[in-house]
Amino acid sequence: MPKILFIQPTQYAESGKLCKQKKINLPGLAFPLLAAYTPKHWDVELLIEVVDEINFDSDADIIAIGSMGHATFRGLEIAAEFKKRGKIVVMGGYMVSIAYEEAMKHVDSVVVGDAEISYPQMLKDFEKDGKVKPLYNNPIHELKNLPIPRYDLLTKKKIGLMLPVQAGRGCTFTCSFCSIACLYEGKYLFRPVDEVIQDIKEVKRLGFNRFYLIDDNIVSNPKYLKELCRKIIPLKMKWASQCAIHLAKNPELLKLVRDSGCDLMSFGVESIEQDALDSLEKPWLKAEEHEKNIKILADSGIVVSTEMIIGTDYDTEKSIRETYDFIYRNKIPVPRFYILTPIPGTELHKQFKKEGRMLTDDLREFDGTRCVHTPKKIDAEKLTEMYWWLNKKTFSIKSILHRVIFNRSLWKNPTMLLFSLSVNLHYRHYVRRKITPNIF
Ligand code: B12
Ligand code: SF4
Repeated sequence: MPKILFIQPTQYAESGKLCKQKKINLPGLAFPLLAAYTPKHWDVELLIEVVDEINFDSDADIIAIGSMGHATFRGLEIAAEFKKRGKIVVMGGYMVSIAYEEAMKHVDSVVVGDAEISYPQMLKDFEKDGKVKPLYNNPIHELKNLPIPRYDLLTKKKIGLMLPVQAGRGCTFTCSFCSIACLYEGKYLFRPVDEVIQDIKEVKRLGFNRFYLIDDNIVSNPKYLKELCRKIIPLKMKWASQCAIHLAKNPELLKLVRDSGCDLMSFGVESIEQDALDSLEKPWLKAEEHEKNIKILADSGIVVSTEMIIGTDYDTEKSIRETYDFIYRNKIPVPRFYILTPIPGTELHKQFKKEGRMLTDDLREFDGTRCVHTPKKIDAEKLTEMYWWLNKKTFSIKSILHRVIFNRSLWKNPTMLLFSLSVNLHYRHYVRRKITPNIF
């Protein structure tokens, strides 16, 4: 029986040690989905390195490695180890899709973007003559008839309280820094609602009352989201997701989202400076509306998580200090920050390259905690220093108490209060070890 071993690599901490956790609360969906596309006569194993050890003496025929952000470099190391042992190694996922020419130098095959067509083709090629092609690139144009993901591969592991579900792929917006925009160029494919509901029912059948909708901007199609929510309501599930803060502007939709059990959402607030938002091709996001929108969302009972960027051309030491005040004043329960990182392939990278403002091409540096470009109003080194200052202040005990424990909107939901507290303590632990708080 042929065997494929899927590996989702972890990343290195500043100490040089691999990031490990007792459990992973938000596992990705790519490998459970690809496992479901694997013919029955194949044996499948999944290792999520943040919780599992890698067995380099595996008897698998193909080693398939994921590439998420800078965890890709750990992925390349793992690839090299398996190559030494004569294994066929393939990689897929965002980072190698964007930088496939580089990735092809290191592995036998790279799958660019969607793998629904490419992956089964690759397995067939292997079965034919024991070889795979160096590159598979077959974008899909509809997201229909997806098999139910092999959640069993996740449930055997040390995972948290939710399983991932996907309704669509891509995003209608084209923010210049975003890998989604780079790969999907404004395309957003939606699955038929009933197929999504089938997956949610499977999650429920497996004993989970919570799922994570991993879409990047589900609110971009309000009609679709309304239909989805209406069909989730009878299932009595809790769910979380990420989307544009525009959700706050549509009371009918927000009510449906809440009624269907959504209690946690992450919003790409990015910056408190409008000029910065405009410069990142996000002019539709209005900085002056952030506070009002956050209040509406928090009052509705949604735990607000924010993603913010520092290091735009409009950031100064002062604006970064004001970013801390913004988080504190608005009592954001789950904030996250990154240094603006022009990922090669993105419009932002093209722009900075043209302007001669990239400080390095070494992708190892592109981890969101280091400044790899020359910002206009702050020194690159100062920016990196301010990044850690912002994280330390935000995840200080004083700030955690203020944003979480003394946050009235969280009192209505003790489960989410405890959840927010545990995320903050977890991030605090990471920041103290100089690891960017991004795995949970
Ligand atoms: C869930 C998730 C996480 C989870 C789980 C991570 C994990 N290791 O599994 C958590 C929260 C931990 C996480 C952390 C991070 N993430 Co993340 N994450 C996601 C998210 C929201 C969903 C991923 C998912 O399951 N998608 C659904 C599946 C079905 O789609 P897919 O992953 O694209 O897979 C398809 C194809 O790409 C392909 N494929 C994917 N992998 C492979 C591998 C092989 C071998 C093959 C053949 C095919 C293949 O097959 C699938 C079917 O077509 C994505 C955004 C997104 N929409 O995908 C961001 C995303 C992938 N993350 C991203 C990043 C940058 C990170 C972080 C570095 C921090 C951050 N800024 O968020 C860390 C790194 C963590 C780590 N060390 O691994 C970026 C990647 C950008 C890039 N250029 O690489 C994304 C795109 C978000 C974004 N908008 O920028 N993440
Ligand atoms: S709205 Fe979010 S997911 Fe969509 S392109 Fe912008 S940053 Fe990327």
